[in-house]
Amino acid sequence: MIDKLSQLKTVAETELNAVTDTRRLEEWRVRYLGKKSAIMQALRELSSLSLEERRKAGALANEVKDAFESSYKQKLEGIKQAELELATAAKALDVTLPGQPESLGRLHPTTQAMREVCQVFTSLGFETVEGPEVEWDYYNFEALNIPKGHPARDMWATLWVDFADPEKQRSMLMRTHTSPMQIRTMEKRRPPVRLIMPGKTYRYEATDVRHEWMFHQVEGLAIDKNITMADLKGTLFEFARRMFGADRKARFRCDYFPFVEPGVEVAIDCFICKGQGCRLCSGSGWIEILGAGMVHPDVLRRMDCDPAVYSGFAFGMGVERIPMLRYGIEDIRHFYGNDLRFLKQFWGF
Ligand code: FA5
Repeated sequence: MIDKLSQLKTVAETELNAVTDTRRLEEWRVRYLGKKSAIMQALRELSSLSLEERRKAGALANEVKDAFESSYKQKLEGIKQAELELATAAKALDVTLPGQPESLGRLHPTTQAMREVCQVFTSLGFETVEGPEVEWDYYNFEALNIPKGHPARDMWATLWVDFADPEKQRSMLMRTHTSPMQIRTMEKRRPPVRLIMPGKTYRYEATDVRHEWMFHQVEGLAIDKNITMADLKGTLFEFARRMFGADRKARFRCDYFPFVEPGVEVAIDCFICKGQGCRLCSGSGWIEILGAGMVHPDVLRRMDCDPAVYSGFAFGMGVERIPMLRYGIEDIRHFYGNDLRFLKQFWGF
């Protein structure tokens, strides 16, 4: 047995020297220290030996077992250390590599257009005011000559907010246009005023190439003595000239809005078909960008301005329609699709 144990020690140590990973080390441990290993077998067989042989073989078997255990521990430590060094080297930071460029946010084409519209009107002497997107029925409709049950409410498909004020019997909505800002602002101001009021607007309507359920408008309001339709026309033509250039055509036509009298709509010739008629302009050759008119006398009275003394004009334009006209964007739904391939085209502007 003594010979067998010495031989076993030599073979096991040679095999252990060749082990380089934890999987093979575990195989080695099962083979030389497991329950069915030769050394465990030898320890179990000691009882069948004579007393003299048992003493010598027993001492040697325990010595071999201890040696196996300590060699195993040592090898395990060594392998773990080597593996750790390898992993650390793989993750090591190479400070000589060039850095990853940070991708910076840029202005959305709507924001760019909105700022540009505001700049044009600022240079014409208008002041900018902002207001709430969640609005009372009173400001969005009633104060604008559109009482409950008025058929003109159908012009603005409304997203109602599930909140009502039972005491004052008021209901809340997402503003369908920026016109409520005319009333809100005039609660605090006295004429003369020249204001623009930009912001988001919401409508409960199906989307198509020209219509989104959320879009932006810029409202305009000028009230003073002796303001006429000629002032409205002059201001809007000047705006169209500065935004779209002198060679684009602008069209003024009668339209109906309950809060102005008379009312007009302004359209620009379609950039895609150059007035011939296409899918974007629904075959008309024109794209409507704003509604406008002379402030209705009842609205002036609600603003606490005497219509015998004061008059004014108001307009509300769709902001997305401006970059659409300028850059030939054939579908408004690209604006809020969050597709970087679309948005990146406006980074240079
Ligand atoms: C209004 O919203 C009136 N408040 C405008 C107004 C103000 C008239 C002051 C008179 C005096 P209208 O619903 O037509 O009107 O919208 C005005 C502009 O917003 C349109 O010309 C169009 O450019 C844009 N617009 C309207 N609906 C949408 C929509 N669903 N998606 C994108 N733009 C729209």
